[in-house]
Amino acid sequence: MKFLTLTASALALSATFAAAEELRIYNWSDYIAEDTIEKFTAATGIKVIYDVYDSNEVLEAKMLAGASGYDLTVPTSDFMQRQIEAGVYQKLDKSKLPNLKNMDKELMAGAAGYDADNAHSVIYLWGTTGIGYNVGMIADRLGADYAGDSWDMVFNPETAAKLADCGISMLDAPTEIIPAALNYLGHDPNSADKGELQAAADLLKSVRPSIRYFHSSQYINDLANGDTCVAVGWSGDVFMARDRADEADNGVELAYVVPNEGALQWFDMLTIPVDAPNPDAAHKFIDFIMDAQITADITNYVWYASANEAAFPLIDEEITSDIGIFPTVEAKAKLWPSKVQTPKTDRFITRLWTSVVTGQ
Ligand code: SPD
Repeated sequence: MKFLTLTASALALSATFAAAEELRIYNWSDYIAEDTIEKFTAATGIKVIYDVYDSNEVLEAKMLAGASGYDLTVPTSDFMQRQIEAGVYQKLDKSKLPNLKNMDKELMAGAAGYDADNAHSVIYLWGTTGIGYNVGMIADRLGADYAGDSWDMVFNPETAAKLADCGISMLDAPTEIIPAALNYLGHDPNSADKGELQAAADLLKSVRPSIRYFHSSQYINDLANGDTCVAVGWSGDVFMARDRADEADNGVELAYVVPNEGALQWFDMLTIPVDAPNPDAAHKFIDFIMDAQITADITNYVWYASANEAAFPLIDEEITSDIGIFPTVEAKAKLWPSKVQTPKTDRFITRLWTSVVTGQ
C-alpha cells in the first residue's frame, strides 16, 4: 500500500515537472484572443509567460541588448529585417511547422522581401496605419458631409485646429508618422532626403498645437470612451475601440479609414530569438497559431487581418468584408511598405521626431 502511494506521488510529481515546461512570449498589447494562451497550454502542457509592448523601438532595444529571456517575439517586418541582419533571430526549423501550408503564398512572398525565403519568420497578423475618428464629433466640427477620407484631417493645420478641442492623437512611431507626412507632401514615404524629411517634420510641427498626445496604445480606450475624436493609429486597434464603444453602448460611433492618398501596410512577424531558452516550445506555438481555427479566432477578436488562407472562411463576414481591414484592390495599390533606413538616416529621423513631439 505504501509502495502504491509512493508511486502515485512520483507520478504526480513527474506530471508537475512535465507541466512546468515554459514558453516566454513578448507580443504587442491587445493582440491575441482571450483564450489562445489557455488553449495552447491545454493542448501542449506548456506554461506561457506573456509580456507586452506597444512600440517596435522598445522591442528592438531589448532584442539588441541580448539575453532577453524570450522564446518568441513579434517585431514588425522592417524592424525585423534589421534585427535579422544583426543576428537577433534564429532560422526556423520548418519540419516542425506543418501548418505552414495554411499560409497565404502571396502575402508570405511579400514578407520574404524582409526575410529571404521566410527563413526566420512567419506572418502573425498584418494591417495598415490610418485614421480612426469619431463620426459624430467630426460631423459637428467639419460638417455632416465632410468625407473623412484624407490625411487632411490631421495634416491640414486649419482642419486639425477645428478638431483640437475634441482631441487628436498620433502613434508615437516616427517610422510611421513621418512617412505619412512625406507622402502627404507628395514625396516618397521612404525618402531619405534630408530636405524632404525636414519638410515632413515642419508639416508635423505646423499641426503640433492641435495634437493632444503621441502614444501607441492609450488611444484605443480614449476613442472608445469619446475622450478623443481622431487617432492616427493601427487598423485593428481602431476596430477594437469601436467594438468596446458598441459594448459600452455609449453612443460613440467610430470609423477607420485608409486615406485616399495611401497608407503604410505592415506585417507583424513571429520570430524566435537566437538565445531563446525553449525554441522547441516556440516552434510549437508558431505552428499552433497557424492552425486555421486558432488564427481565425484571433482575427475575430482583435480585428487585424490574418495571412492564413485556410482561416479566411472561418473569419466573421463583418471583418472579411470591411475594406478598412481587407482593403480594396485600388486602395491596396496605394499602400506603401516600410523600408529600413541607414543608421545615419535613422538618427536624423529620431532627432526630427524628438523636436516634433516636444514642440521645439
Ligand atoms: N495592438 C496591437 C498593435 C499591433 C501593431 N503592430 C504594429 C505595426 C507597426 N507598423
